[in-house]
Amino acid sequence: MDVGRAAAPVPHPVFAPRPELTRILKGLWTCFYEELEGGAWAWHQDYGYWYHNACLFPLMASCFIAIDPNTRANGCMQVLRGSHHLGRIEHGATGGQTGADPDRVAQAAKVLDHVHVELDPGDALFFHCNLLHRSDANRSADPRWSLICCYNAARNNPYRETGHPRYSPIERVADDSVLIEGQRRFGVAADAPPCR
Ligand SMILES: O=C(O)CCC(=O)C(=O)O
Repeated sequence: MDVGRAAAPVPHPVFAPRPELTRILKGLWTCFYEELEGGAWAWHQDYGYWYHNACLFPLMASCFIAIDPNTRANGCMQVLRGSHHLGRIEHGATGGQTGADPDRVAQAAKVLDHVHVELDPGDALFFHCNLLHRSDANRSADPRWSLICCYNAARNNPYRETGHPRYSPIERVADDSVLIEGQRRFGVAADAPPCR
């Protein structure tokens, strides 16, 4: 499919009260266009955003799971090692995105290791919500799909309604439930050998 050269999307004003939707849409845009177009991210902390979703404590983290190989060539994520100890940095508009104060980032970069997080498919990077991270545009022919799961402490619900997800208890199920549900949904006979 020729997706051509798309301009970075400008979120429609209808999404203004729902910053997390804008974030999801930007993520989707990144997925679809990363291969040909880029999808660079400015230095930021995820808590730079979540702070504004009324989450009082930075008791939040993410797990970045590589679907494709993540290399320098396809714009893998970069982090400043240990930058979560800086606490929350002010975020503002930078290059069409919301990014961490460039002056602070430049100072931090003088004293912290700058790590390119190259990953094999299935590798996962767990990171604190105040870790400074960015990624380059993917100008290679190789896609860089990933799955990012974000976590918040159950006791850290937003203190006012912002549209940010709230804690809802998860029902614990047997280990093979995912497999059985997958077989049910995709019409595989229950007694078929499990796909491994
Ligand atoms: O996909 C990437 O490389 C970065 C994503 C990211 O920075 C984020 O979701 O906060």
